[in-house]
Formats: sequence, C-alpha cells, structure tokens
Amino acid sequence: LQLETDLRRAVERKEFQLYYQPIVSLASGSLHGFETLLRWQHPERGLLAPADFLALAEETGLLARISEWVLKESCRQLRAWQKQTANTALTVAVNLSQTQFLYPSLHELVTRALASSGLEARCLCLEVSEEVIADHATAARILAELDALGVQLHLDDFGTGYSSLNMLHHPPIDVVKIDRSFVQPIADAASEKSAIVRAILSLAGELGKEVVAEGIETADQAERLLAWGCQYGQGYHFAKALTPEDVEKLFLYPA
Ligand code: G
Ligand code: G
Ligand code: MN
Ligand code: NA
Repeated sequence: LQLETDLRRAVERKEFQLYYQPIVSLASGSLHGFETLLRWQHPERGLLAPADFLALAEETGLLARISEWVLKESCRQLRAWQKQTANTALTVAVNLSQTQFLYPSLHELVTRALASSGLEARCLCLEVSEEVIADHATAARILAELDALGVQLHLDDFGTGYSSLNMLHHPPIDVVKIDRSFVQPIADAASEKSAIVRAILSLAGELGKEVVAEGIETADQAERLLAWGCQYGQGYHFAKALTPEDVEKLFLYPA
C-alpha cells in the first residue's frame, strides 16, 4: 500500500506539522492557550488531516511514534512561547484517540515530553472524547494516573457522544469542551440547544469544572456564552488553527 510506505517515510522525513488554535478567556479576551491539531504535509497529496491517516498509523504500528512526536513538539513549542512572552500560564491541549489513551506507555510518553521541554505539568491538557472513556473499565484508572502527573484532563466534543451526566462527574476531568454543534445554534436563545448549553454550564460550575465552548463563529455567540458563565472560547471568531509562524505574528507579537 502506497500510503503506508509514505507514512513510514513521513515519520523519518518529519512531514508532520502541528497547527495551533487559540483558546481565549471570554471575559478578558486574552489568550489562554492553544489546542494542537496535527497535519501531514504529504509531498503529493497535500495537507492531510488526522482522519486521513490516524487509523492507518494505528494498523501499521506507527501511532506510538507519532504520538510521542505530537506530545514532545507541543510541549517544546509551548515552553518556548511561555519563555518568549514571559507568560508561564499559557496552556497547550493535545488530542488523544482511544488507542492513544489506552496505550500502555502513554504515561511514560507524557512524562518524557514534560521532562524534555521543562513545561509544567499543569500547562499540558490532554483531550479525550466521551467515547474514549465511556465503555472502558480501565478508563478511570488511566485518568487517575494521568491526573497524578499533574496534567489537566479535558472532556472533548461534549454533547455528541453518549452524553451521560456520569461523564461530567469523573473526578479527574478538569475542563469540559462543549461541542460546536451545540454552540452554533445558540443565536436563538429560546432554542433547545441553548437550554442544553446553559444546563451544561450550570452543572459544570457546580461540579467545579471549567468550560471551553468550541466552534464560536460570531461575537454574539461569545457574548451569550460569557453571560451564561462560560470561561473560555475557541473558534473561527477568534482564530482558526494557525501555523506557529502565524501564532507569533497574529497573537504573540502583533505589529
Ligand atoms: O482541525 P481538524 O480537522 O484537524 O480536526 C479533526 C479532528 O482530528 C478533531 O476531532 C481533532 O480532535 C482530531 N485531531 C487533531 N489533531 C490530533 C492529534 O494529534 N491526535 C488525535 N488523536 N486527534 C487529533
Ligand atoms: O474534535 P475537535 O474539537 O478536537 O476538533 C476541532 C475541529 O474543529 C478541527 O477540525 C477544527 O478545525 C474545527 N474548528 C475549530 N473552530 C471551528 C469553528 O469555529 N467552526 C467550525 N465549523 N469548525 C471549527
Ligand atoms: Mn479537541
Ligand atoms: Na472538540
């Protein structure tokens, strides 16, 4: 299979790239951190998204090396930006697929990425979706082990999966990310999705979790979410996922 050969080579030739989507504080508008989104700059096929190659990486046993690179590079880049901006509170969020989450050496990969970068554990967030932690007896143990490292755990795409309220109360989960399919219809405050968003915010608040609303595309959405008690926002209204160069130009050192 051609793509498999290409994928093996991609690891060696460093064809992977990380894009960084800003996450902002809704109250102050200031930069809170970034979510890293992995891309493969394929020499012929162009820029590929994780959906195009993560399954193949899994089947071919290349996933561990890719995961290690993503974690290391995310931590390295964030630590560099923290130093350059003297803002040591900036965070970076890395997505984990189910296989990555269940990977026996995940704990070790995270530990090494933190050690080699010097990034404080609390500045690294690991994003897992509901499905990833839903039906696994071992999920609670893995979450507890990661929590013990001091990293933050984010529940991604909340609302799209099984959406059991049980998910919200998993003790080590620090932050809930409301999926953009709930955020986009809130222009109509009377809509059912608006009621669900307000309920998630209320429940998260009572359980001591913070909330990131994803897929914010308008100022109106950002204002409503802030009024309803949402701390953080992410989406095209603020910025799309950016190359490191664009993060520096547009967010860290604007002219
Ligand atoms: O921006 P984008 O189309 O890449 O995001 C598509 C999906 O890919 C999202 O669900 C996102 O969580 C996932 N994704 C992005 N980067 C990574 C990564 O490094 N690892 C994993 N497992 N998923 C990722
Ligand atoms: O599943 P996860 O939330 O990790 O994936 C993030 C995905 O959402 C990426 O594909 C990213 O490009 C996309 N995204 C980020 N902001 C917006 C937005 O404001 N609108 C839409 N439609 N997609 C967004
Ligand atoms: Mn995510
Ligand atoms: Na998400």
